[in-house]
Amino acid sequence: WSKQIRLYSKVPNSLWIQGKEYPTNASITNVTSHILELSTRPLHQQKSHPIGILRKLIEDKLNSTDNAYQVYNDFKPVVTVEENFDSLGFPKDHPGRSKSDTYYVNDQNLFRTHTSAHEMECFGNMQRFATEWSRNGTEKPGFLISADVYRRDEIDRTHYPVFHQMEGARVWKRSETGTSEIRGDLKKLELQLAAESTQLIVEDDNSLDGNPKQDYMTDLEVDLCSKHLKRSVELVVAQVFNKKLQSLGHAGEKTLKVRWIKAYFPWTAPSWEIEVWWQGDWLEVCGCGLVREQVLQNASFEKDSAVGWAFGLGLDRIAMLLFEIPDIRLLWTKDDRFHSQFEEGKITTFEPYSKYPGTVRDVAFWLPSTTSQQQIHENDLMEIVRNRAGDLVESVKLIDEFRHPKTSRVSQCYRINYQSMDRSLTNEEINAIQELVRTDLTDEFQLTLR
Ligand code: FA5
Ligand code: MG
Repeated sequence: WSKQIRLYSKVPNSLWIQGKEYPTNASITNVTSHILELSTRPLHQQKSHPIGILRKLIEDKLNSTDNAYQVYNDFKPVVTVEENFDSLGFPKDHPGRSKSDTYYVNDQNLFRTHTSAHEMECFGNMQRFATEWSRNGTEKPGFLISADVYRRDEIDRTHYPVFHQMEGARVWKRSETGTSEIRGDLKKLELQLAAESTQLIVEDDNSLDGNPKQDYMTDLEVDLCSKHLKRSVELVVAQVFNKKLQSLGHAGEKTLKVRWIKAYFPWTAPSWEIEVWWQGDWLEVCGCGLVREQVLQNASFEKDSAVGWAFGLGLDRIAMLLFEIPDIRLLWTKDDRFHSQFEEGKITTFEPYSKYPGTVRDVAFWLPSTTSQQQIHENDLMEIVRNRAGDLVESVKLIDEFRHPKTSRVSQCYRINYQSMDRSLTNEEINAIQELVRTDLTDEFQLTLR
């Protein structure tokens, strides 16, 4: 954090989060009361919530092949900087660590930005619980972790500061029997995939140019492990989208286009992302790769003793598409007209109960002069609006920006779209919120309202 931004001038000395007290630090703490409230509502644990329904569907599918995955669904959202970043090899200057992107409780604790924050603990459990590390009936060579994750971001219909991910991982102990175990597991998976009624048309990218393998793995291990990873993710995609195609009555549509793209994550090599072609757009579903040896070692595996993969899948966008939920805020509504429409195990199409009219308010200001120490990150502005308007804000967009020809000061105008999912808003109510937003902006930043 090069620039000091005093975003929340009234940070309390400590915060109680899920039964634990954390000291705060005025220059680092940037978690808001809105976020604290959301963190008490883990949607993935609700059996008949779209996120919970989807989570269960995927877990059951992945465990249907060989029941290889230990399921974790109740990890608390506050983790250490070590768990979220350091243990995974994030460089010290990685942008994801910055205060403009991440909700910090203090300099050591943050709201996890991804489920990978729990990889270390779960790999550790896997290693610790297994004396003779093999499939002995009680020990599972894989895990699935679902959880709410937090990122400071823009505001619109597909972005919300909290979303949900599912982490998956699978490990094989290396042994004298070579790769026969991976090969056997892969065979089972391929048979299952072939039996799915939706067949995928896969554009793969197997070349390791610019996406190098790790030295300790053999070419054969890399080949088998990455195939097992890709087929596992494809199985999830095929099943989930098949359900949707069926419910749309597209009985004739039996194929789905997906593509694998090279990616980079500090704790996997090689790495990929998968995208699904859906209604004219590529939808990014998941990032993944072969787990770095160092990560397994950090989790107390003996050096070079195992090979494995991990993926991190976003649940919210898939749920919105499956259940036809037009605005991500609906996932968070408490309105029974939303909740009564969903049932455990079923993919149903959401029937909008009403679209309440929206109201627009603009806020325009001169930014601090360029010589000023203070800089404003767009996410900071988003946060001020969210903190005052909560779920009454549909979107915030920069609609105008210009530089004064003489003073070279920059003027910006943001358009705030207020709209409730559940009721009509009054002008007085919106005016009051807008006034608070304006006051916060001048209190927090050296800007001049226009
Ligand atoms: C990650 O978070 C990595 N932890 C994934 C991973 C796990 C890689 C294990 C390797 C091994 P990424 O930031 O790309 O990566 O997010 C993963 C998925 O979460 C995305 O593919 C997308 O489906 C979903 N996602 C990311 N950002 C958002 C967002 N703002 N809103 C909704 N879904 C999102
Ligand atoms: Mg990504």
